[in-house]
Amino acid sequence: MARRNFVTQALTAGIVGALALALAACSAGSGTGGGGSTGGGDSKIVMGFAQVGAESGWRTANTKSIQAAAKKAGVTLKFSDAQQKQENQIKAIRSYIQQKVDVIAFSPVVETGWDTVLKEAKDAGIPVVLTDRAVDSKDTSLYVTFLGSDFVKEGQKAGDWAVKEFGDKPTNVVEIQGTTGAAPAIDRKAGFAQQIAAKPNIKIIASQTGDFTRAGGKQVMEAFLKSNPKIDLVFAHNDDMGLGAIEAIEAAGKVPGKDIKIVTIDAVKDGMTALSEGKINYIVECSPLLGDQLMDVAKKVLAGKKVEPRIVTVETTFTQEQAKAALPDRKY
Ligand code: GZL
Repeated sequence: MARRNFVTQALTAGIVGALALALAACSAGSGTGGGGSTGGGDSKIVMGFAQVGAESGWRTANTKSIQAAAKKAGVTLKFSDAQQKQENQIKAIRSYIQQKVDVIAFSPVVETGWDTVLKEAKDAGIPVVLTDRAVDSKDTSLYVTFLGSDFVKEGQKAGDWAVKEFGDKPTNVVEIQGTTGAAPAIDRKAGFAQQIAAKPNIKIIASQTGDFTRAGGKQVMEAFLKSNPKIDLVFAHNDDMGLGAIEAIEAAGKVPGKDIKIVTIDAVKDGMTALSEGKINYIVECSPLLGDQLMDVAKKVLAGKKVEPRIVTVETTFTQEQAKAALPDRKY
């Protein structure tokens, strides 16, 4: 089956652009290995997807979205779970290159350390799509697009809520960060800090990674409670760590949502349920439902069509009342 010679966006416009389109079209039905359709062909696109892991409710929903979308789009999906280890993701990407897939997509567990393997994919003529998380590569020709949320904005939304909620009151905040080095952890932290910077009464007194897991959130919150007598707010980078913090707060004989308020990011079902019960006070949505957009991008890329270099996910925020109203229709 034909493997598509992917023409990177490094080509300039005009004649070269026309040549690029001609190359993309004539690669249909030629080449070796892999398999793919440029729209006109009838062979199925083969996508290699290197997932971060299964660390949170968000990740599980993201995996389900990608698998369902591939089935719906008639894309053959090769899928791997890296158990949150970068070396496993790199191994998976290399195996997809060996298998000559038509397109590679992945959610980089951390921002750094991807240039070498992305160059190998580029040299093999296989386009790469970043979903969910970004890389810090300076060479943007190494991937076609980054499809995912604006994590700085998510942190800013959480910070804005904290400023509104606490005003000029002396407020001690403890921050439970996501995975060290991950784009969402770096950017959510930055966004939140930006918004509270103008309020010296709102202070982050402790900040530590809970690795985006419920167990991690509980462990970190237990330590925070032992070493900080007055905690007013928990800012957890995802719902799962916020839910772990709730367990620790209740075990310490305090009331989550009242004695210690909690703001989180994701809006997965368990988080929204805790919000509807008043145990979490505010959630910033981060949608995991990227599957359909990913398949659409893959088809466009392999058909030689232009794809925006950055596709930002549309998302909102939830108060307790809004969570109660939204829960019955929540897809994840
Ligand atoms: C965000 C995503 C994060 C979620 C966590 O896009 O990468 O990883 O916020 C997940 O729940 O583990």
